[in-house]
Amino acid sequence: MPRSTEFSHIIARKPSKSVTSGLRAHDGTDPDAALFASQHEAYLEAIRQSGVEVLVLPALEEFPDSVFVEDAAICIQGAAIVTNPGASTRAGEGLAIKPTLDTEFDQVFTLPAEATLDGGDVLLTDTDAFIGLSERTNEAGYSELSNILSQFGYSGRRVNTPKSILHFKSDCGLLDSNTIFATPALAATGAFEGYKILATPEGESAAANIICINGTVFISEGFPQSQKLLTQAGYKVVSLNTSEAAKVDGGLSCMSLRFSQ
Ligand code: CIR
Repeated sequence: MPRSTEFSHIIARKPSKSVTSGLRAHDGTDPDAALFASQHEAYLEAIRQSGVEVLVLPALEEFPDSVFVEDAAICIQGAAIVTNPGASTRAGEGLAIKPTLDTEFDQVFTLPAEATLDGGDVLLTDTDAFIGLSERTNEAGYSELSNILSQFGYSGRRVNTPKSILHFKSDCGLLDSNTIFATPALAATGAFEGYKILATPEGESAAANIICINGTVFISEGFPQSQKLLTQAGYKVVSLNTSEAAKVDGGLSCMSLRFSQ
């Protein structure tokens, strides 16, 4: 079973009402908290339908961005790594999720304080851990995480994420063990050598943050060309409305930690 796209469990966290003041790179409309909550429910239900057990943690009002649980930890089979999210308002999210990880995993590692890293900057394939340096993820984050993951058979691949991209995975997602859906901007870095790339169609860069779970590729609604491209390439595609997450720079991958037990 490919460990990069087959999962038995996810951990998610309900969006807080304070999500309306979530971080965003450009000023814009606040998300509607009630609509966010219903879109989040639909997201969890769709993932349940793909045969996954869903653990939903309570909302944390003190952390407006804590629904984006992917940034606070990296989860693999048998082990989890608590991160230090790189934005100051998110720094405590790792500590907040640690008790859950201690219950769910045999081994839990914690990155040292000087190593900042958002899980959104990490793309795991079966063999590689792509780690994008960004405003949130520093050199120490890269080296500490790749050292830990090397114990589990992953090769760390350091990527300089282009400045215009918030998180590495804002611009890419794994379609299967060897194929990455990526924006032309990220693909142009040459980071994905050895992998097949499908590029997001023109004007649809925001579609790149897909997740593949047990044979279903989840994509955000509103990207017809991408949906057509992936369907024609033979993938089973399900689209989900992520309009409210998008208002605070979030997408599909950010709202779950996916792993197998
Ligand atoms: C942030 O800026 O941290 C949040 N508003 C969005 C985080 C999205 N997470 C992700 O792409 N992994």
